[in-house]
Amino acid sequence: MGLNLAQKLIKAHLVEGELIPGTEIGIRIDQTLTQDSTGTMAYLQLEAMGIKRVKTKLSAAYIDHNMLQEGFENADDHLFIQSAARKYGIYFSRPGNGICHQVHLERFGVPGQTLLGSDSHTPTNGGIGMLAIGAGGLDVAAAMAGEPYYLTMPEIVNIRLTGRLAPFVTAKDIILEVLRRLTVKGGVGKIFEYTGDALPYLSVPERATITNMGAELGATTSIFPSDEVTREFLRAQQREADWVELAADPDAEYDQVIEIDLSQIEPLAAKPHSPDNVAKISEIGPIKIDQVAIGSCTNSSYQDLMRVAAILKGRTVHPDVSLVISPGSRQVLSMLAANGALADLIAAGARILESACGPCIGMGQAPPTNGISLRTFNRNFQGRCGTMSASVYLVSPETAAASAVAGVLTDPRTLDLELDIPMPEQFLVNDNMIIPPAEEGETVELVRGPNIKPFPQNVPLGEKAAGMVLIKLGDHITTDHIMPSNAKLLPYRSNIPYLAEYCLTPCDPEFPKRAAANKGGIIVAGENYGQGSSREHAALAPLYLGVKAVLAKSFARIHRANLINSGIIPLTFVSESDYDGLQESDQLEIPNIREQLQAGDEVIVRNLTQACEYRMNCELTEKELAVILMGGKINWIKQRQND
Ligand code: MIC
Ligand code: SF4
Repeated sequence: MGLNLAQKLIKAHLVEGELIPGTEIGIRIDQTLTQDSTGTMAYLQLEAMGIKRVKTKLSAAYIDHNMLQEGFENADDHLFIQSAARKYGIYFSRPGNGICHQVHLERFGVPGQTLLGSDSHTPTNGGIGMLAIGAGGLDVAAAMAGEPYYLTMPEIVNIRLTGRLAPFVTAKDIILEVLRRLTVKGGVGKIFEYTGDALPYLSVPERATITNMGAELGATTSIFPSDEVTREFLRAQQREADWVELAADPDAEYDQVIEIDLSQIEPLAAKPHSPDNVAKISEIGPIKIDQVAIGSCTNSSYQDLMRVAAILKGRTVHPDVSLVISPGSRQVLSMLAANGALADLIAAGARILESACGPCIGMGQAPPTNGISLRTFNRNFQGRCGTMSASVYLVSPETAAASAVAGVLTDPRTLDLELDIPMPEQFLVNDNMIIPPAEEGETVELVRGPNIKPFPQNVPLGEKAAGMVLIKLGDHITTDHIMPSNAKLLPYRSNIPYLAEYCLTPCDPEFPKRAAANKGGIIVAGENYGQGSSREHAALAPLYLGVKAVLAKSFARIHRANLINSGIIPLTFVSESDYDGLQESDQLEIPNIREQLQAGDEVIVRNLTQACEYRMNCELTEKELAVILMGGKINWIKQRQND
């Protein structure tokens, strides 16, 4: 039997385990990326591991999230990361050079290689045929130190794209259709591999839009083959030498096959407050809008913004709408500037932001009270935009631009316009904002500002774990709920004590105080706990507050790994009715926890308040168990390196 592409790439990088879904595998990591809001922590952890120089083929550090320099904090973090990059052998992409995933696609992504990034949208580079996976900063630091990346071998799902998209229907609508069908937890434990006769008509940036938002499915990653389209893209980036042809074997098998006929798709939108709450624009109707934001790692490529410019040319943004545009990279922005499209955007009244994440992570441009915002981004969780009462709809750049002019949600197919934006034969290549690492890093001093605090470290697991139920949460709690990020909090990504004061406050403003008053305790949650961002701060802040275990119906992949890396025990209910019975403030105890975990069976949790017991699952791999017993991954790595 032949192999599919995901299996081929995993096999080529396998250092432990076998290609059996559900079992643990370890893979060699060729490239890593970090961004600044997770990067400071990752480099502090790398430092704690005592590593002299990264052992990957290529590692890159981007500055793209914390761009508002309201105080010294963000600028200090940038300098710290820049010095760490110099010291440890990492390419440093300076602030202004663009969003990590977009720049990586343009300048560094190599088909067939593995990429581990401390950002959940790292799978964007699956659009160029990489096996690209998002992880917590500590796992990325470990990969830089030469450790394999351990994960559960996913099932491989084939999404077969057939037919052709109608005009004004886009790659964004394809992935919204996938989200509509599969939901935000439909991808947990899966890799989505795209094939089909529609592929020659999807450019690399369009493919990257699709693999990017695979993160919203909860997937391990998504991948496209590396074909002539990939070659053209790399040639236009002056990197044809990086191209290799990659595809599934003709007789490859998949765990599941999904067919999507592109000709049947219409322009879609994800309605508030979840990326899978998808409906046709034509059905939602012409709702009045207050803001349009175009950009983010999902939809801010050259082609995307050229289409937006063509729609806006000669028109004016509606008087009731604020339109903001953040180009994905300096390459994109320079090309728009050089060919006049930027002037068209400005003339139409667009507010041009720098090439960075910007409003996508609430760094400015919060909508008005009860405002309706259309965004080309990938997440519309409540409050993420900075305004709790706002409603965010996720749409394609074409829908966004048409609506910005009309002042209401508009189906772009109603525009009297023909859009034909070819891929450029040559991108404008200028790497002068990427600083290569120092040849001899050892003498480089790390530049550490006063906001950079040591990160919390756990101690080896004791004989029992006990504590009060500090909070009982519902389904689909995101890491934006657990550790909110916005213009006010992002500057503290290297200051866990400060951040901890905001932990879970969108769910209950009293949570941090209650956790501190009780010297920690236990969190209870519903389905898909911790979906969304890869931020390990959503585990480190609870750790700092003394959280010992999380009892949930199910976990999102990256957050579960981050909990384990912090030495916090993730347990799932055997019987979901036990979740119903649990109350906030119940006192719980997990007796003989070490023995119970080592036995590998169900874990018994006692409810002392209600005098009953719960059977919980804790399916830890051998390595995860060792990490939990040692009180987290840093302790585990240190011991491995001393052995
Ligand atoms: C996001 O889109 O939520 C972020 C901000 O890029 C995060 C990373 C972070 O929290 O720093 C992600 O996607 O992992
Ligand atoms: Fe940045 Fe938004 Fe992409 Fe996260 S999703 S990397 S915040 S642009």
